[in-house]
Amino acid sequence: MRIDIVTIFPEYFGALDVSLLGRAREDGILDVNVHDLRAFTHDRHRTVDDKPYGGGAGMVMKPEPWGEALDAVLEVDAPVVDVLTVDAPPAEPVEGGPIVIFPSPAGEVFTQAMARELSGAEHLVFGCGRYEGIDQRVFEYAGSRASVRLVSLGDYVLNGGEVAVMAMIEAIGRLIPGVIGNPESLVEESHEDGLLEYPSYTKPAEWRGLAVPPVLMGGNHGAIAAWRHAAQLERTRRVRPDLLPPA
Ligand code: JET
Repeated sequence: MRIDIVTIFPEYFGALDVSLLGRAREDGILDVNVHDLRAFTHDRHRTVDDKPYGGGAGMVMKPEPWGEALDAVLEVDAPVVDVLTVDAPPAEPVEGGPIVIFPSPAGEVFTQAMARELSGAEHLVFGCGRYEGIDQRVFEYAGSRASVRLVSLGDYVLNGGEVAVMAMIEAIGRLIPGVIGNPESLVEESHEDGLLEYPSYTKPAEWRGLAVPPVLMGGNHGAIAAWRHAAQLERTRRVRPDLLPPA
């Protein structure tokens, strides 16, 4: 999978060099490219923001650097300025083509199901917004060149998309075949079956007066599976009843 990230803070993505995803990059499974949005500006101050039309607080990200950055990562030739000809209408995004993702509190909520779907893509592009957001026309333009999704990590506001993109790349990357050593560890975990994970224990059997549930040490695999399933249901009902079918 190829991943392009467009950001005004490329340093945020240094962590992609380490751990599981760092190994996947060394192994050639993941090709991650981080692009500085300011490299697509042309003024002395490398300006990426301006005041909002219509007034209001804060600043809005200007469309021009975003257009050039998207053209570069989507390998679209820079638009030809030609007043004598009418541009061809924008092509519909190709199925199986690149997917451009903008983290946004106004987006659809990111889920394990979305991570699994996106883990099958050949090419993902992440655009990191800052300030009060990106000029709306950038999303329209991107949508004429690729499939575009505004995606939210949850109902809270971040200062920019960078941390959200790190979270999404970690969730997506570990689902790519070959990235995780033991694919079985993916099957049993939280959310893949719609329930929260059961509690885990390791040695010692007693620690600071706290015991491991005896059933886990008894070797009865049917009883262990039943205990774990009950623990999943109990935990999900207590913490995340919204994940359970209506009673
Ligand atoms: C976020 C993601 O805050 C989140 O995303 C980052 C962010 C912050 C500020 C502006 C911005 O612009 C994107 C945009 O969307 C229409 O213009 C993005 C919170 N939950 N998940």
